[in-house]
Amino acid sequence: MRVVCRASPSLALVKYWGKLERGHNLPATPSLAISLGGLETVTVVGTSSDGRDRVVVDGTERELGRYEDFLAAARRILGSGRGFLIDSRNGFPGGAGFASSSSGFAALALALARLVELRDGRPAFGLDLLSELARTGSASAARAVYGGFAVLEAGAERAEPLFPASHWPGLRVVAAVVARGEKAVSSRSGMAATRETSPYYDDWVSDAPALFTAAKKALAARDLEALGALMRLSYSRMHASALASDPPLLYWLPGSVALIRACAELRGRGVGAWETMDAGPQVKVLCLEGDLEAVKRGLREALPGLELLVAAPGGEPELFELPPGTEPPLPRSGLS
Ligand code: 2P0
Repeated sequence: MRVVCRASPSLALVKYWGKLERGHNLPATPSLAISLGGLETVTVVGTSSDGRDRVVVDGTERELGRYEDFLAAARRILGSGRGFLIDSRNGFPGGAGFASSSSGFAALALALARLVELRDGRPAFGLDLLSELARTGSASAARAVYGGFAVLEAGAERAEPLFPASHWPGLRVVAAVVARGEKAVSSRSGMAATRETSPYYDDWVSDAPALFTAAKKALAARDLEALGALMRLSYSRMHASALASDPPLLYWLPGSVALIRACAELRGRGVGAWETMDAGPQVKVLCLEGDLEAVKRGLREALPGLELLVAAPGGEPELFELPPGTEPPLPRSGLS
C-alpha cells in the first residue's frame, strides 16, 4: 500500500526566525503565511520490506540524521513502528529558499498518518496533531498542512488555519529564481547563529509580535498596501538581525538587490509589487492578478532571462492512495 500527498510550500509574510531555548523546534517569533498554490511537493510513502526507514528526495537517498527527530515524533504521535519508504519530489528548486522543507514535511506528516490509518485501521488523526508532527521536521511545515493562510504563534506546538485560499483569490506571488542550487547556510543553522551571536536578535524577537498583529488585520481587510509594507518590515528586520551575526550572515546576491529596487520602481509607477525574502537569495513578490504581467515585466527588465514561478493562494494538501503499478503524479512547478 502506498499513499501520496501533494502539498504546497508555506511562504511567510511575517517571518519565523529563531527558536526558543526550551522544547524542540518551537518558534521564537509568530509567523503569518500564504500557501503557494501552483508550486508543489509530491510525497509517496509505503512500508519497507526490511523494517528500515528510507528517505529519497528528488531522486537522491538522504542521510536519516535530518529526519531522526521527525521519525521519532511520527512513531510517538502515530503509534506506528519503523520501516517507512519515503519518496519525495519537488516541482520547484529544493533547499534553495523556496520553502521546500515546509511542503516536504507537511506532505510527509499527512501521508504517513494516512498510511497508518489505512494500514493499521486507526481512526483519523486530526490536522492539529499533524501540524505538530510536521513542526518537528520544520517549523514552517506546521503551517503548510492547512493550505490557505495560516499562523504559527511564538512558542506554539501547532499552527492554526486563519483563512482558506478563497479569502483572497486575486492575490498572486511571483517567486524569482535569483540563483539555483542549495543555499550555503541552512535556515536552521542561520537562525541558531543569529540567536547566539547577533546583538539585534532580542530586538528582532520583541518587535515581531506587533508586525504580526498588524499584518493579520491587513490580511483580514485584503489591504495589499498595508500588508505589503508590513511584509517589507518583517523580512528586512529578519535579515538585519542575521546580517549582524558573527560572522555576518548575508543571504542576498546582487540579483536580489536588483529585484528589491525593481519592486520600489514598480510601486513608484503605481504597480503594487511588494517583495519578501527568506533564507536565500530568492525574491518573492506579492501583487494582485491585474498587476501580474506588469510585475513580471518589471522584474525581467531588471534581470533579463529571469526564471519566474507564479503562485496563487493554495488549497489544502491532497491525499490519496496510489493504486498498485501506477506512477505518482509529477509535482507542479509554477513556472511561468
Ligand atoms: C518562515 N523561514 O517563516 C521562515 C522565514 C525562512 C525565513 O521557516 O529549522 O525550514 O526546519 O524549523 O522552517 C525556514 O526554516 O526551519 C523558515 P526549521 P525552516 O518561513
